[in-house]
Amino acid sequence: MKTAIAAHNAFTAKIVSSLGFDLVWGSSLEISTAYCLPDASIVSFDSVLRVAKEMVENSSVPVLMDCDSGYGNEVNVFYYFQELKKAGVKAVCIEDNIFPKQNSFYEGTRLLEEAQAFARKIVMAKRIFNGPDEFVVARTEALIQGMGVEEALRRATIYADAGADYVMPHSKQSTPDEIFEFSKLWKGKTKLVSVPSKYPQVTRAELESNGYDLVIYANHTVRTIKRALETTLPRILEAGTSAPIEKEIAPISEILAITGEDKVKELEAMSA
Ligand code: SPV
Ligand code: MG
Repeated sequence: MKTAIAAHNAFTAKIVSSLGFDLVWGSSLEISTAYCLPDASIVSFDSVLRVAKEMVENSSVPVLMDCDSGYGNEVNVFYYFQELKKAGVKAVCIEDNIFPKQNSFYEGTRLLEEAQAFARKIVMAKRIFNGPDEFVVARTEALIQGMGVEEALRRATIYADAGADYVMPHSKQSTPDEIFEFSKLWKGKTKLVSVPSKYPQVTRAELESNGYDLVIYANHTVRTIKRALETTLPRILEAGTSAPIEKEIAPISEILAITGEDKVKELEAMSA
């Protein structure tokens, strides 16, 4: 059972990749949030690529990029995914939302891409991410759109047949019941992914015993940061000094270390 944790830039990728997780999830929600933009295919591919590159350069574990609906059709996938691979991304996830996508937890219902059209993107993604340590995750939004477990299974079967290494039945229910029903009925050999954003009470052990191979904590980094900033920083104003929080926040030395203070000294010594 592997565990992925979200990141949205170099700084967060460097920190979260050092905490024992197996993968960094380049979350579209987190990256959009870092730009204060909606998670709705608004952030340009160039920006996503830049973030992917800086996360790869700073992560000590492989980066699995959330590529929304693949930024268009299979032709877009061909061009864009080659760039992600060149940047050092090891794995990609695409979902069967229609471009422009919207975050799964936005209100309202949306049509999904026709399954065979989506399968062509998976075939193309696999042509690019075909190395031994590379993989492609195919995510279906069928459960999110209330289409039922049968439709999720039908779609997942088509995506697995197209070559996906993992399939992800995303769910917005408050219990894992429907994703457990999915895995019980899953006849494919392709491995399964869970994103328990809306059913956080589920444990990794329960997911594993119900047939899941990868769990993604997809938005927990940006949520942790927001709360930490909001609860800690106002105390400077209340106390009229930063003294009460100094012991709770990272010392400046840790910040200098993470940004490469040693390297500056090393380079200076080399040229002296
Ligand atoms: C993301 O992290 O951007 C995801 C997962 O796609 S979620 O927002 O939980 O749908
Ligand atoms: Mg996303």
